[in-house]
Amino acid sequence: MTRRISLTQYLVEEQRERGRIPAQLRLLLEVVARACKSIAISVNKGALGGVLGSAGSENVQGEVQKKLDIIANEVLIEANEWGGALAAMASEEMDSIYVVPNRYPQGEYLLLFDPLDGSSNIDVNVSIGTIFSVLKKQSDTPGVSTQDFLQPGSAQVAAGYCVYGPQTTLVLTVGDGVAMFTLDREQGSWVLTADEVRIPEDTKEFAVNMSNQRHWAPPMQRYIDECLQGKDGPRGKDFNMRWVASMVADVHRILCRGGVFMYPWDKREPAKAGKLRLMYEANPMGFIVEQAGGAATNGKQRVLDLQPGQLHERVSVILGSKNEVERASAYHREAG
Ligand code: AHM
Ligand code: MG
Repeated sequence: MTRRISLTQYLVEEQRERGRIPAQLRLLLEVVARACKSIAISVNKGALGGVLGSAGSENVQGEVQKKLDIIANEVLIEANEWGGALAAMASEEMDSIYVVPNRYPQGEYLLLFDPLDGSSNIDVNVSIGTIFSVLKKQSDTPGVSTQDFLQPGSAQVAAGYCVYGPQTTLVLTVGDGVAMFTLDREQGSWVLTADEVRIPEDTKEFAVNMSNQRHWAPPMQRYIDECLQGKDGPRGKDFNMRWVASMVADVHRILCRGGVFMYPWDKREPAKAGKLRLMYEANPMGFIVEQAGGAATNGKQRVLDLQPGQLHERVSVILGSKNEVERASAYHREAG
Protein backbone atom coordinates (compact mmCIF):
# COMPACT_ATOMS: atom_id res chain seq x y z
CA MET A 1 0.00 0.00 0.00
CA THR A 2 1.35 3.45 -0.83
CA ARG A 3 2.03 5.53 2.24
CA ARG A 4 -0.56 8.24 2.88
CA ILE A 5 0.77 11.63 3.88
CA SER A 6 -1.57 13.69 6.03
CA LEU A 7 -1.71 17.48 6.04
CA THR A 8 -0.07 17.49 9.49
CA GLN A 9 2.80 15.31 8.31
CA TYR A 10 3.25 17.47 5.21
CA LEU A 11 3.42 20.64 7.32
CA VAL A 12 5.82 19.13 9.87
CA GLU A 13 8.13 17.81 7.15
CA GLU A 14 8.04 21.09 5.21
CA GLN A 15 9.24 22.79 8.37
CA ARG A 16 11.89 20.18 9.08
CA GLU A 17 13.28 20.24 5.55
CA ARG A 18 12.84 23.85 4.52
CA GLY A 19 12.00 25.81 7.66
CA ARG A 20 9.00 27.53 6.06
CA ILE A 21 6.27 26.64 8.58
CA PRO A 22 6.95 27.68 12.17
CA ALA A 23 4.70 26.12 14.81
CA GLN A 24 2.27 29.07 14.96
CA LEU A 25 1.78 29.07 11.20
CA ARG A 26 1.26 25.30 11.21
CA LEU A 27 -1.38 25.62 13.90
CA LEU A 28 -3.09 28.35 11.91
CA LEU A 29 -3.11 26.34 8.66
CA GLU A 30 -4.41 23.24 10.40
CA VAL A 31 -7.21 25.21 12.01
CA VAL A 32 -8.18 26.77 8.67
CA ALA A 33 -8.22 23.28 7.15
CA ARG A 34 -10.42 22.05 10.00
CA ALA A 35 -12.81 24.96 9.47
CA CYS A 36 -13.01 24.04 5.77
CA LYS A 37 -13.94 20.50 6.78
CA SER A 38 -16.77 21.88 8.86
CA ILE A 39 -17.93 24.15 6.00
CA ALA A 40 -17.80 21.12 3.67
CA ILE A 41 -20.23 19.29 5.98
CA SER A 42 -22.72 22.19 5.86
CA VAL A 43 -22.36 22.49 2.09
CA ASN A 44 -23.05 18.78 1.66
CA LYS A 45 -26.19 18.89 3.78
CA GLY A 46 -27.66 21.53 1.47
CA ALA A 47 -31.43 21.75 1.72
CA LEU A 48 -31.46 19.09 4.48
CA GLY A 49 -29.39 21.37 6.68
CA GLY A 50 -31.50 24.45 5.94
CA VAL A 51 -28.40 26.24 4.66
CA LEU A 52 -29.56 27.23 1.17
CA GLY A 53 -31.04 30.54 0.09
CA SER A 54 -30.55 34.17 0.90
CA ALA A 55 -29.80 35.47 4.39
CA GLY A 56 -31.70 38.67 3.59
CA SER A 57 -28.69 40.90 4.27
CA GLU A 58 -26.04 42.68 2.19
CA ASN A 59 -22.28 42.78 2.61
CA VAL A 60 -20.14 45.94 2.52
CA GLN A 61 -19.98 45.71 -1.27
CA GLY A 62 -23.75 45.73 -1.61
CA GLU A 63 -23.98 42.05 -2.58
CA VAL A 64 -26.84 39.97 -1.20
CA GLN A 65 -25.47 37.48 1.32
CA LYS A 66 -26.44 33.84 1.18
CA LYS A 67 -26.97 31.86 4.38
CA LEU A 68 -23.84 29.87 3.62
CA ASP A 69 -21.76 33.05 3.18
CA ILE A 70 -22.58 33.91 6.76
CA ILE A 71 -22.26 30.37 8.15
CA ALA A 72 -18.83 29.91 6.53
CA ASN A 73 -17.69 33.29 7.83
CA GLU A 74 -18.72 32.39 11.38
CA VAL A 75 -17.08 28.97 11.20
CA LEU A 76 -13.78 30.56 10.13
CA ILE A 77 -13.89 33.23 12.83
CA GLU A 78 -14.81 30.83 15.64
CA ALA A 79 -12.23 28.27 14.60
CA ASN A 80 -9.41 30.78 14.35
CA GLU A 81 -9.88 33.33 17.11
CA TRP A 82 -8.61 31.30 20.09
CA GLY A 83 -5.42 29.66 18.78
CA GLY A 84 -2.96 32.43 19.64
CA ALA A 85 -1.41 32.59 16.15
CA LEU A 86 -3.51 35.49 14.90
CA ALA A 87 -3.73 39.20 15.61
CA ALA A 88 -6.80 39.79 13.43
CA MET A 89 -8.87 38.56 10.51
CA ALA A 90 -10.51 40.22 7.51
CA SER A 91 -13.27 38.80 5.34
CA GLU A 92 -15.12 39.64 2.15
CA GLU A 93 -18.27 39.33 4.24
CA MET A 94 -17.31 41.73 7.06
CA ASP A 95 -17.20 45.52 6.81
CA SER A 96 -14.08 45.91 8.92
CA ILE A 97 -11.32 43.78 10.43
CA TYR A 98 -12.03 41.37 13.29
CA VAL A 99 -9.44 41.80 16.03
CA VAL A 100 -8.80 38.72 18.17
CA PRO A 101 -10.71 39.34 21.45
CA ASN A 102 -8.71 40.25 24.58
CA ARG A 103 -9.56 36.97 26.27
CA TYR A 104 -7.24 35.17 23.82
CA PRO A 105 -3.52 35.69 23.23
CA GLN A 106 -2.68 37.75 20.16
CA GLY A 107 -0.25 36.32 17.61
CA GLU A 108 1.67 37.89 14.76
CA TYR A 109 -0.32 36.58 11.78
CA LEU A 110 -3.22 38.11 9.88
CA LEU A 111 -5.77 35.91 8.14
CA LEU A 112 -7.91 37.06 5.19
CA PHE A 113 -10.65 35.05 3.53
CA ASP A 114 -13.48 34.82 1.09
CA PRO A 115 -15.47 32.37 3.23
CA LEU A 116 -17.73 31.11 0.45
CA ASP A 117 -16.57 31.86 -3.06
CA GLY A 118 -18.96 31.34 -5.95
CA SER A 119 -22.04 32.26 -3.94
CA SER A 120 -24.27 32.27 -7.04
CA ASN A 121 -23.64 28.50 -7.29
CA ILE A 122 -24.63 27.55 -3.73
CA ASP A 123 -28.30 26.94 -4.40
CA VAL A 124 -27.77 25.06 -7.66
CA ASN A 125 -25.35 22.43 -6.34
CA VAL A 126 -22.32 23.54 -8.36
CA SER A 127 -18.76 23.66 -6.95
CA ILE A 128 -18.02 26.48 -4.51
CA GLY A 129 -15.10 27.11 -2.17
CA THR A 130 -13.19 29.00 0.49
CA ILE A 131 -10.14 31.14 -0.34
CA PHE A 132 -7.63 32.31 2.28
CA SER A 133 -4.44 34.33 2.57
CA VAL A 134 -1.98 34.70 5.47
CA LEU A 135 0.12 37.80 6.13
CA LYS A 136 2.47 38.68 8.96
CA LYS A 137 1.91 41.84 10.95
CA GLN A 138 4.86 44.06 10.04
CA SER A 139 4.87 46.61 12.85
CA ASP A 140 5.88 45.73 16.42
CA THR A 141 3.55 48.35 17.87
CA PRO A 142 0.86 46.85 20.09
CA GLY A 143 -2.62 46.50 18.67
CA VAL A 144 -3.65 45.94 15.09
CA SER A 145 -5.39 48.13 12.52
CA THR A 146 -6.63 47.91 8.93
CA GLN A 147 -3.32 49.47 7.89
CA ASP A 148 -1.51 46.29 8.98
CA PHE A 149 -3.46 44.36 6.33
CA LEU A 150 -2.57 46.68 3.45
CA GLN A 151 0.45 44.71 2.26
CA PRO A 152 1.09 43.65 -1.33
CA GLY A 153 0.35 40.02 -2.25
CA SER A 154 4.09 39.32 -2.50
CA ALA A 155 4.18 39.58 1.32
CA GLN A 156 1.84 36.58 1.79
CA VAL A 157 3.42 33.79 3.85
CA ALA A 158 0.76 31.25 2.87
CA ALA A 159 -2.38 31.04 0.77
CA GLY A 160 -4.85 28.38 -0.18
CA TYR A 161 -8.33 27.44 -1.17
CA CYS A 162 -10.73 24.60 -0.60
CA VAL A 163 -13.10 23.43 -3.35
CA TYR A 164 -16.38 21.88 -2.26
CA GLY A 165 -17.07 19.86 -5.39
CA PRO A 166 -17.44 16.20 -6.31
CA GLN A 167 -14.38 15.87 -4.05
CA THR A 168 -13.37 18.25 -1.29
CA THR A 169 -9.86 19.45 -2.13
CA LEU A 170 -7.55 21.75 -0.22
CA VAL A 171 -4.81 23.50 -2.16
CA LEU A 172 -1.98 25.15 -0.29
CA THR A 173 1.19 27.12 -0.81
CA VAL A 174 3.67 28.41 1.75
CA GLY A 175 5.85 29.88 -0.99
CA ASP A 176 7.53 26.61 -1.86
CA GLY A 177 5.36 25.13 -4.60
CA VAL A 178 1.76 24.00 -4.45
CA ALA A 179 0.34 20.89 -2.75
CA MET A 180 -3.17 19.42 -2.98
CA PHE A 181 -4.96 17.42 -0.30
CA THR A 182 -8.18 15.47 -0.68
CA LEU A 183 -10.57 15.06 2.23
CA ASP A 184 -11.00 11.43 3.27
CA ARG A 185 -14.47 11.60 4.76
CA GLU A 186 -14.34 8.23 6.52
CA GLN A 187 -11.07 9.11 8.25
CA GLY A 188 -11.90 12.79 8.57
CA SER A 189 -8.40 13.68 7.39
CA TRP A 190 -6.71 15.59 4.59
CA VAL A 191 -4.48 13.34 2.48
CA LEU A 192 -1.77 14.65 0.16
CA THR A 193 -2.86 13.75 -3.38
CA ALA A 194 -0.63 16.00 -5.52
CA ASP A 195 2.60 17.84 -4.79
CA GLU A 196 4.72 20.31 -6.77
CA VAL A 197 1.76 21.07 -9.01
CA ARG A 198 2.72 22.76 -12.31
CA ILE A 199 0.45 24.68 -14.68
CA PRO A 200 1.31 24.04 -18.35
CA GLU A 201 2.74 27.21 -19.91
CA ASP A 202 0.56 26.92 -23.02
CA THR A 203 -3.13 26.23 -23.23
CA LYS A 204 -6.11 26.11 -25.57
CA GLU A 205 -8.68 26.84 -22.88
CA PHE A 206 -9.98 30.10 -21.47
CA ALA A 207 -12.42 30.98 -18.69
CA VAL A 208 -14.31 34.27 -18.80
CA ASN A 209 -17.91 35.44 -18.51
CA MET A 210 -18.49 36.00 -22.24
CA SER A 211 -21.80 37.76 -21.67
CA ASN A 212 -19.79 40.84 -20.66
CA GLN A 213 -17.61 40.88 -23.77
CA ARG A 214 -18.98 44.05 -25.34
CA HIS A 215 -18.14 46.03 -22.19
CA TRP A 216 -14.42 45.13 -21.98
CA ALA A 217 -11.46 47.32 -22.90
CA PRO A 218 -9.99 46.91 -26.43
CA PRO A 219 -6.97 44.73 -25.43
CA MET A 220 -9.29 42.18 -23.77
CA GLN A 221 -11.63 42.24 -26.78
CA ARG A 222 -8.65 41.59 -29.03
CA TYR A 223 -7.32 38.71 -26.94
CA ILE A 224 -10.66 36.89 -26.84
CA ASP A 225 -11.52 37.70 -30.50
CA GLU A 226 -8.32 36.02 -31.57
CA CYS A 227 -9.04 32.94 -29.43
CA LEU A 228 -12.53 32.72 -30.92
CA GLN A 229 -11.19 32.81 -34.48
CA GLY A 230 -9.54 29.48 -33.68
CA LYS A 231 -7.59 27.66 -36.39
CA ASP A 232 -8.54 30.25 -39.01
CA GLY A 233 -7.28 33.22 -36.99
CA PRO A 234 -3.90 34.56 -35.89
CA ARG A 235 -3.61 31.98 -33.07
CA GLY A 236 -3.81 29.08 -35.53
CA LYS A 237 -5.53 26.78 -33.03
CA ASP A 238 -9.04 26.17 -31.74
CA PHE A 239 -9.78 27.22 -28.17
CA ASN A 240 -12.22 25.71 -25.70
CA MET A 241 -14.17 27.76 -23.16
CA ARG A 242 -15.16 26.86 -19.58
CA TRP A 243 -16.87 29.13 -17.02
CA VAL A 244 -18.08 27.70 -13.73
CA ALA A 245 -18.61 31.16 -12.17
CA SER A 246 -16.84 30.00 -9.01
CA MET A 247 -13.28 31.30 -9.08
CA VAL A 248 -12.12 28.37 -6.92
CA ALA A 249 -13.44 25.84 -9.42
CA ASP A 250 -12.15 27.69 -12.49
CA VAL A 251 -8.70 28.18 -10.95
CA HIS A 252 -8.63 24.59 -9.74
CA ARG A 253 -9.23 23.35 -13.29
CA ILE A 254 -6.38 25.57 -14.47
CA LEU A 255 -4.04 24.14 -11.82
CA CYS A 256 -4.99 20.64 -12.93
CA ARG A 257 -4.76 21.04 -16.72
CA GLY A 258 -3.83 24.61 -17.65
CA GLY A 259 -5.91 27.47 -19.00
CA VAL A 260 -6.35 31.18 -18.52
CA PHE A 261 -8.91 32.79 -16.21
CA MET A 262 -10.05 36.39 -16.68
CA TYR A 263 -12.36 38.77 -14.89
CA PRO A 264 -11.66 42.02 -16.73
CA TRP A 265 -12.48 45.65 -16.11
CA ASP A 266 -15.83 46.61 -17.59
CA LYS A 267 -16.90 50.02 -18.96
CA ARG A 268 -20.34 49.95 -17.32
CA GLU A 269 -18.69 50.89 -14.02
CA PRO A 270 -15.47 52.58 -15.14
CA ALA A 271 -14.39 53.59 -11.64
CA LYS A 272 -14.51 49.96 -10.46
CA ALA A 273 -11.21 48.19 -11.25
CA GLY A 274 -12.94 44.82 -11.63
CA LYS A 275 -15.37 42.50 -9.90
CA LEU A 276 -12.98 40.37 -7.88
CA ARG A 277 -11.36 41.42 -4.62
CA LEU A 278 -7.61 41.93 -4.46
CA MET A 279 -7.07 40.79 -0.87
CA TYR A 280 -9.45 37.82 -0.66
CA GLU A 281 -9.38 36.45 -4.20
CA ALA A 282 -6.72 37.80 -6.58
CA ASN A 283 -3.77 37.80 -4.15
CA PRO A 284 -4.17 34.29 -2.75
CA MET A 285 -5.00 32.83 -6.17
CA GLY A 286 -2.17 34.84 -7.77
CA PHE A 287 0.28 33.47 -5.19
CA ILE A 288 -0.85 29.88 -5.77
CA VAL A 289 -0.80 30.23 -9.57
CA GLU A 290 2.71 31.76 -9.55
CA GLN A 291 3.93 29.03 -7.22
CA ALA A 292 2.69 26.51 -9.79
CA GLY A 293 4.63 28.22 -12.57
CA GLY A 294 1.77 30.35 -13.90
CA ALA A 295 1.29 34.13 -13.88
CA ALA A 296 -1.25 36.64 -12.57
CA THR A 297 -1.71 40.23 -13.74
CA ASN A 298 -4.28 42.99 -13.89
CA GLY A 299 -3.17 43.52 -17.51
CA LYS A 300 -0.63 46.16 -16.60
CA GLN A 301 1.05 44.96 -13.42
CA ARG A 302 1.75 41.70 -11.63
CA VAL A 303 -1.13 41.20 -9.17
CA LEU A 304 1.25 40.43 -6.28
CA ASP A 305 3.03 43.78 -6.75
CA LEU A 306 -0.12 45.88 -6.33
CA GLN A 307 -0.12 47.99 -3.18
CA PRO A 308 -3.64 47.79 -1.72
CA GLY A 309 -5.17 51.12 -0.77
CA GLN A 310 -8.09 49.60 1.08
CA LEU A 311 -9.27 46.28 2.47
CA HIS A 312 -12.11 45.59 0.03
CA GLU A 313 -10.27 46.85 -3.05
CA ARG A 314 -11.26 45.33 -6.38
CA VAL A 315 -9.00 44.39 -9.25
CA SER A 316 -9.08 43.20 -12.83
CA VAL A 317 -7.61 39.68 -13.12
CA ILE A 318 -5.90 37.61 -15.81
CA LEU A 319 -4.21 34.48 -14.45
CA GLY A 320 -3.11 30.98 -15.38
CA SER A 321 -0.90 29.52 -18.11
CA LYS A 322 2.14 31.78 -18.36
CA ASN A 323 2.32 32.31 -22.12
CA GLU A 324 -1.35 33.25 -22.44
CA VAL A 325 -1.16 35.69 -19.51
CA GLU A 326 1.95 37.18 -21.12
CA ARG A 327 0.14 37.56 -24.47
CA ALA A 328 -2.84 39.30 -22.87
CA SER A 329 -0.43 41.62 -21.00
CA ALA A 330 1.40 42.41 -24.23
CA TYR A 331 -1.90 43.47 -25.84
CA HIS A 332 -2.49 45.80 -22.88
CA ARG A 333 1.02 47.27 -23.25
CA GLU A 334 0.58 47.78 -27.00
CA ALA A 335 -2.71 49.56 -26.36
CA GLY A 336 -0.88 51.89 -23.96
P1 AHM B 1 -18.42 35.83 -4.71
O1 AHM B 1 -17.15 35.86 -3.91
O2 AHM B 1 -19.45 36.77 -4.19
O3 AHM B 1 -18.93 34.47 -4.94
O4 AHM B 1 -18.07 36.46 -6.18
C1 AHM B 1 -16.94 36.06 -6.86
C2 AHM B 1 -17.32 35.13 -8.00
C3 AHM B 1 -16.13 34.36 -8.51
O5 AHM B 1 -16.01 33.16 -7.83
C4 AHM B 1 -16.48 34.12 -9.95
O6 AHM B 1 -15.34 34.01 -10.77
C5 AHM B 1 -17.29 35.34 -10.32
O7 AHM B 1 -17.77 35.88 -9.10
C6 AHM B 1 -18.45 34.98 -11.18
O8 AHM B 1 -19.04 36.14 -11.63
P2 AHM B 1 -20.25 36.14 -12.68
O9 AHM B 1 -21.46 35.74 -11.89
O10 AHM B 1 -20.27 37.55 -13.17
O11 AHM B 1 -19.95 35.15 -13.76
MG1 MG C 1 -15.46 35.27 -4.04
